[in-house]
Amino acid sequence: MNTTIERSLVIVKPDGVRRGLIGEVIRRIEAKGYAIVAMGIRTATDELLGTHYAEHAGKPFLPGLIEYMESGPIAVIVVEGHRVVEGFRSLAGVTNPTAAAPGTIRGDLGRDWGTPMIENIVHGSDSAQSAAREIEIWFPGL
Ligand code: IDP
Ligand code: MG
Repeated sequence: MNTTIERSLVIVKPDGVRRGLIGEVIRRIEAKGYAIVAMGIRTATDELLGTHYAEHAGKPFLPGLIEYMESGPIAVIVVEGHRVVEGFRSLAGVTNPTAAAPGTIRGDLGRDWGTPMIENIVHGSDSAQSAAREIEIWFPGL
């Protein structure tokens, strides 16, 4: 059994903020039982996103992804709890909102809009190591 309390970095992306879904995402995180330990409304920059999405450096969709993430304000949230990284990915659903299961954030609230970039409401860290790295980018020293 893993008894270590983990953190995950969650972002409500610009499409989610535009559609007024910050509260709904927070509601689902809290309903699941995780704790919110930091949050803020931010505007992403090339510099922040270049580091945040370092794993996608060189991928053809990165410039479009950066443009999407800079298209409006985002809500950046640090969530805490046992196995929260896996747990939030489960709440979020798979990357493509058309394929994401009903009951998940992306499956219930997202859809394909015919845009080149997959707009899918939320980001969630994919490992405890990514979470630590991402939290340091958005909330240095937290
Ligand atoms: P994740 O957000 O489910 O972890 P990643 O593979 O890390 O998915 O991709 C980061 C983000 O980039 C996705 O959430 C989505 O917005 C976008 N994205 C990923 N793959 C594609 C693609 O093949 N086409 C368009 N957009 C993509
Ligand atoms: Mg990812």
